Amino acid sequence: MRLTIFLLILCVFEYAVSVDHTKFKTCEQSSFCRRCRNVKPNNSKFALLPGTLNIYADSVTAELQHKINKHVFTLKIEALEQDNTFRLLVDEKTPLKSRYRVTDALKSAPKPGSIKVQEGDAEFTITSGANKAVVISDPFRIDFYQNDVLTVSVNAKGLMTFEHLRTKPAANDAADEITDYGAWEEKFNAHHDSKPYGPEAVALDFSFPEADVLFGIPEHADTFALKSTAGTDPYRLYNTDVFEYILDSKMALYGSVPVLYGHGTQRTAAVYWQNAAETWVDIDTAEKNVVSSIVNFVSGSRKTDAPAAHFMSESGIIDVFVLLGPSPLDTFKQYTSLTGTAPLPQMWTIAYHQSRWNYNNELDVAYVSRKFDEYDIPMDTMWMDIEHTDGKRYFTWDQYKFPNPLGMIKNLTAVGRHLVVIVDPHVKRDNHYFFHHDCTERGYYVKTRDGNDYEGWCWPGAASYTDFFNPEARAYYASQYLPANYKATTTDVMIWNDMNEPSVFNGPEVTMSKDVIHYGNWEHRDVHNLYGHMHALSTFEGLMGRDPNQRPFILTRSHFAGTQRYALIWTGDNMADWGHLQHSIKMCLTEAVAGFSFCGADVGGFFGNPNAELFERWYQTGAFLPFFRGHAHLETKRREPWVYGEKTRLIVREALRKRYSYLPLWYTMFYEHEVTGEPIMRPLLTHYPKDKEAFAIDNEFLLQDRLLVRPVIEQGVKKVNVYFPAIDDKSNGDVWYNIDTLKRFTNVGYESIPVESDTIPVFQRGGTIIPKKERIRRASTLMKNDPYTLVICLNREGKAEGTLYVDDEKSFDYRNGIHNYIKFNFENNKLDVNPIGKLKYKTPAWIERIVIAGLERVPKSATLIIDGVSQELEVLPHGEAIAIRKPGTSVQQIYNIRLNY
Ligand code: NBV
Repeated sequence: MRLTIFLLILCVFEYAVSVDHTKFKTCEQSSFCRRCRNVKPNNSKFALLPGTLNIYADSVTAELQHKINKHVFTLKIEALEQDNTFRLLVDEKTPLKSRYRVTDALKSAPKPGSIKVQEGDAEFTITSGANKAVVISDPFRIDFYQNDVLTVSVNAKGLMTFEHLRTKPAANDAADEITDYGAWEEKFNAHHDSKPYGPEAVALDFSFPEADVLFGIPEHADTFALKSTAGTDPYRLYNTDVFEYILDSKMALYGSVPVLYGHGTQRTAAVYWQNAAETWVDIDTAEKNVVSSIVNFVSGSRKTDAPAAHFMSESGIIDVFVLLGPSPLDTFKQYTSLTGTAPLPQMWTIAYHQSRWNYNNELDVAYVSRKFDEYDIPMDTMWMDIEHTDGKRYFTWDQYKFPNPLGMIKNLTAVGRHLVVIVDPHVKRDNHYFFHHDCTERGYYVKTRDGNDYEGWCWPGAASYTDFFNPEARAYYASQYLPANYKATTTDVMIWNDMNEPSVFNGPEVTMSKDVIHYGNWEHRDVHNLYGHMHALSTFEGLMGRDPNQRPFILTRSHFAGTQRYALIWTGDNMADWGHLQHSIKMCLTEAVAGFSFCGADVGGFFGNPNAELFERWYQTGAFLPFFRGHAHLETKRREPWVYGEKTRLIVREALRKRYSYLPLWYTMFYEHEVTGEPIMRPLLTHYPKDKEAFAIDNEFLLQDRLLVRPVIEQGVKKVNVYFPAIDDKSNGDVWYNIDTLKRFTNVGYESIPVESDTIPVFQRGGTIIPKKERIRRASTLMKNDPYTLVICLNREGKAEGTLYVDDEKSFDYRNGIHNYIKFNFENNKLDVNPIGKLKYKTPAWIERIVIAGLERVPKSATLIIDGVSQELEVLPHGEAIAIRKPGTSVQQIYNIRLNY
């Protein structure tokens, strides 16, 4: 026992000081990255084999050959039924063993659509609608055209790699072309990777001739616009638990989403590199030097200086989706049509969450909940971190600290609040622990090469790891969420999956050895970036099994493409400093375009103690990010909103109340996200694609095209520079209204906005109608039937439109049409309210106020007309706008309101 504690302390210590870069590989320290990066450009070894082209109604196949070693590969190209999307697959023709194909990321198998193929001498052309793929034989290259514009080029730089599986050559075999010393076994620090299958890397380059900026490939603590990797390491995608991660870094973090976008003033395109092995991505930003641009322009030649990305993965196959846009939203939607969207969450999950590692006991939870009420601060959810368990045995409770969890849950439920508990994937190796006993007996753990249960160190000490790739293990794990199994929980308790990269304190790079074995005999090497995804999927299956008509809420740290269908994410263990606050926006923006609209960061910063100013500013920022949770490390000082004294308490309260007032908008946006696949949080370029100045801006963002948010994220400032973007390449812009004062802004460019400690610079776009609720209660669940306010901000033509989505805020009934989806249109001084589809959800909620900003003159009164019956309404001045008092209309009514002059 003493030895166990000693070893655990040692491991945690090693983990705790692992901030330093020496714990994580550089590209140079990774054999496959070294090999792929050493490939010289403009000398591709790959060519199509003549006479191997097969043309089918919905695809073509051909064989590719490595010109030196003569190894043969199969190439398959499909144009998908969905808009402007191609798929490209390359595998070995006769591999020594099958190579891993990712099957769990896509929401369903994409359907190939019909194509036309035209053969030339040294190339062939696949046409699908307005798109073309010109496949050039030697050297192998594919040029993708959208409407006759070259949009994405594959292997234009000739950096393709496909290392075929081979038997291990005898030492010093001169015939072996791969001479890198790490090709057949690799050492890193004290860790040994046995690499029984030797070199098996795949790599490919993608050029975006039309792009000015590249973005995507989360998760990195870096700017939204990707930076050149010349002279630095490539961006790394390898799900990793990095202690105290640093900023402006290309180091890997907890999640990996291999989708990368190229955007220019004329069009947007993307590639989704579907590979779950360790991946590095080199970025060439092609900083356009003026001379070469002029030469290209004058000669009309192909741009040779196009921004490009070079994806390099350790194993697997080449499986790439090329998304041809052409607009930013088209491209984002093409990606989510493949990998899915976040399902509409329950209303309370988009309200405020109060967490810390840890709330000590039941009394503590009751105290915190009561204090929120005492200070009249809204809060919906309390979180239980790992200390709530019996010795880090998940699915159990510490019976001393939490003797009556059901009572505690009921106390929260009674005031409209919820509880979220943590369930990590490591399992304490304790024979008396039922979960470990069952997994051992039934063979549900990840295995070592020699067939034993893999063992590592994590919070519980010696731990094994459930193999979520095994469907039986997944079903077993999922069944643990049934109330009959998970003692003292209710179906209202939701789940947090942490440490699922997976984090292994004593493993190489704080994770699992690559040569351990998963279900299906796949090496961890092949599936590493999918482990957390499979964990989240299993939890999702568990919650669906527990209560099929309640929308699950699962927070996961590790993620891959498609995880958004099951869980939301947060940016992990950030720090209480201004840089991390700023990065919460950059990181969530990148996640949003990679499918994760439901994203947030630990408000206040996980490590360290924020001062009052940082704490206030963080709440103000968090109030406008999709996931809003205060969280803190075990060793930090308590930091509930009241501990900093009255001034801070009131500022934080105000920020929280503002969040709650916008919940109807958030809810509507989440519904529309599920249905359309368009992100909620958006970079400015989404709606201002021609404004180059806006491309790299990542300290402000849009919520749909309705709000522009530029929180104060700098210390001690008295003003912030807000950028109002241009809608074209000239200087025409939208009209914007400050949401507090309704003051109008009509210029394009930077505007200096004075700020006080309680200011959150947020602007509503002229042309939009936003639903709000202004009676703030202690929890969102208690506001369900409260009346709405509509805020109409007019554009230059005096028009505006918007939507409101309403349902039971909890169940899946909405998928059977039990909801109200309402469209508002304002034009010619008249508001029209019409349903989209049927109004099927019964609710007493009504409209209590309509605010209109941007009118040229103040109307005398307003007339409401329902079913041909008119009624006069009172119009009052409202700051720089007007308010129509008490229309009293139900959200289930069809009507219009006319302004009278
Ligand atoms: O479970 C403890 C913490 C958790 O509070 C945090 O949010 C996670 O990101 N967890 C990581 C483990 C240890 C962190 C040092």
